[in-house]
Amino acid sequence: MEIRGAGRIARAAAEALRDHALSLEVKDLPAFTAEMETAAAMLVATRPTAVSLPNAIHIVMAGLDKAKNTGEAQAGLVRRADGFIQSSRHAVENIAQFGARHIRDGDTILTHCNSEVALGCIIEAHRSGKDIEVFATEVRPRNQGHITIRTLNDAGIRTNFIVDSAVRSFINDVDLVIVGADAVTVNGAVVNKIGTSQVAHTAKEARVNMIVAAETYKFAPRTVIGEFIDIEERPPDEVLPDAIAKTLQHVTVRNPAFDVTPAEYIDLIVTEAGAIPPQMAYVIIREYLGWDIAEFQKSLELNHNL
Ligand code: RUB
Repeated sequence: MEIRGAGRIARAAAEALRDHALSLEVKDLPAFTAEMETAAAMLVATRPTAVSLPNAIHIVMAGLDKAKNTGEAQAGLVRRADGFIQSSRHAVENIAQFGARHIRDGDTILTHCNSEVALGCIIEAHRSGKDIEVFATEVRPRNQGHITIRTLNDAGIRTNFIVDSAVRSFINDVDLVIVGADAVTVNGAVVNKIGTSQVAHTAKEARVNMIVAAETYKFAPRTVIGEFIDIEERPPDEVLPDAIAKTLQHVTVRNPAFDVTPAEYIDLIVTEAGAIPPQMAYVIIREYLGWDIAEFQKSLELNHNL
């Protein structure tokens, strides 16, 4: 939880792999590869839900098995890590430009959690001279909303800070909802901070459009072969102090960090490759992440052989 947001998590992982590759002193290629694979597995295990993390690691580690010596393996890995970090930054900038076009002068926007790309769209709309106002939720239990309101305040954007349960009370004052994503599945469902699906449900009922801002590396290739996105469940003491919890023997605190919003609640997903209806998620997985069914079959065969 030191690094917040799926995009930042992905860039931090690419940076960590690059720095680790540069610091390794092993000369032997199989030993170098084994060290890097251990590091990659350790990074993947840090946050289970944000698919940007395994996607970034897959991109950085790709081709390691084809290197002829350690120098080549190291140089290739550094090049791919730097390439990923740079393309991620460009993606965030492009999404801000595309997303801002969906915000009209005079609009009130609601956002939930702290998404670099969702805020990028809002800040770009403000920067381009549109008069906008924002509702930002608190985001219990970790209060990511505090980071969001600071960013919006620093950008000079009029902002209303509300508790999560007040979304329905204010939805009729809202013209557009914009959130980020931790993962987008092949059927266009969006996994994002807990509470996002309630916001989406409320927006749908009130006929308020909901946009998801998500880089292509937030799309989850392995959902094509039926894998589910693992929803991180965090420690109970984030919700209720241990001292109180232990006096309540019949109470169990549940603390899932993310939830799933079905595609039919989402009007558009804005990616750096352009805006798509959520139902087109598979096209992004195939065309932009370069994962095709043959690769899945190969990985399934490998698993069978283990
Ligand atoms: C952050 C969160 C964000 C998405 C998208 O959760 O759910 O909405 O990760 O963020 P946490 P971004 O604080 O638990 O990491 O657009 O910055 O990638």
